Amino acid sequence: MRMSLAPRRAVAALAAVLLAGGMAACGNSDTGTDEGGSGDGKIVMGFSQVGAESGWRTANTNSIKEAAAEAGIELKFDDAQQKQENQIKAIRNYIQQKVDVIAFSPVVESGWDTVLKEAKDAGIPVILTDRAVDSADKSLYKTFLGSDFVKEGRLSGEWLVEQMKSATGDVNIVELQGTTGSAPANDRKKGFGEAIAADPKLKVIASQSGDFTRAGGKQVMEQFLKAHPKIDVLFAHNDDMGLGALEAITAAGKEPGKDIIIITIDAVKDGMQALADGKFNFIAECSPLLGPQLMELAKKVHAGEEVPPRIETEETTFTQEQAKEALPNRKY
Ligand code: GZL
Repeated sequence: MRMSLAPRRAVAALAAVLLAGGMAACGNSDTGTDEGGSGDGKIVMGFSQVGAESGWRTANTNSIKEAAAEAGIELKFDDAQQKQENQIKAIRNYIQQKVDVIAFSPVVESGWDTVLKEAKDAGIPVILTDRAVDSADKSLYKTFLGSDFVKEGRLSGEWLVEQMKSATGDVNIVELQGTTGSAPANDRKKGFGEAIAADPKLKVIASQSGDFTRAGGKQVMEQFLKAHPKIDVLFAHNDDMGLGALEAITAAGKEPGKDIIIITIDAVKDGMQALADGKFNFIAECSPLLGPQLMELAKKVHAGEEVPPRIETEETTFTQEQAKEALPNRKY
């Protein structure tokens, strides 16, 4: 059916208006009308996770995914398999996709300035969660949400100083460090070392990374046991390495928790069970349940509200008796 000229022009004009409106509704932030990358008003968060190396990490990932769904935030999630280059790639993808907020747990402290500057230049706010970066330019991210790792190390060392105050002779300590270059590994080592300096009997005779994994903890503990006939204490930067070390200690014919005192950090369920069973002796808690706070921060940051530069999580410590009481109510 042929139409007269006038109505066809009207139809073309209407189509142009609808097309323009349609583009705006698709959230193309080029139009500057973006309510969020999703275009339906939802905030879109791009999250780069360290990996899936430990029970803590699994609980942390679950907390973030559940909290995003609860908060109505569209979550783009990437598992970097503990590789910094994968995190940088993911962050660049999120910049390309014009997400509203980027959040990540940096696997190591250094090497982030370039990509964080790219995010800043793209006008995308960044939230650090769990682990920190060593960037001198604090304007590269809006805030840090996580634990005080130095305190976790210090509490672990202070407990040991108290336990060993009446011991005679040297107390030989081996240390399973977390991922080399990571904030938790650097800071827990620092805090622990500062605390045990109070008693010269306490000596770290070996210290090596087990990369926060059970396999790593077992492998390095086997080496420690072969190299050092007298080991009195194991300080592991997380429960998972301590749990891996248990296998090596038992295989060497020693009784964990008695022949070798074991101190760990995290307080995930498996670690708390080992503590309640007397195989561990002390755990400093490090909460992975950062999801709800992270989503609230994302909403504030997206709305342009001021947020504190650093938000630390509430944490405690556990002895064997306290673990027995706490276990039934543990969420992770
Ligand atoms: C600490 C977190 C650490 C945990 C480990 O906040 O980054 O990484 O202590 C985890 O269990 O692998």
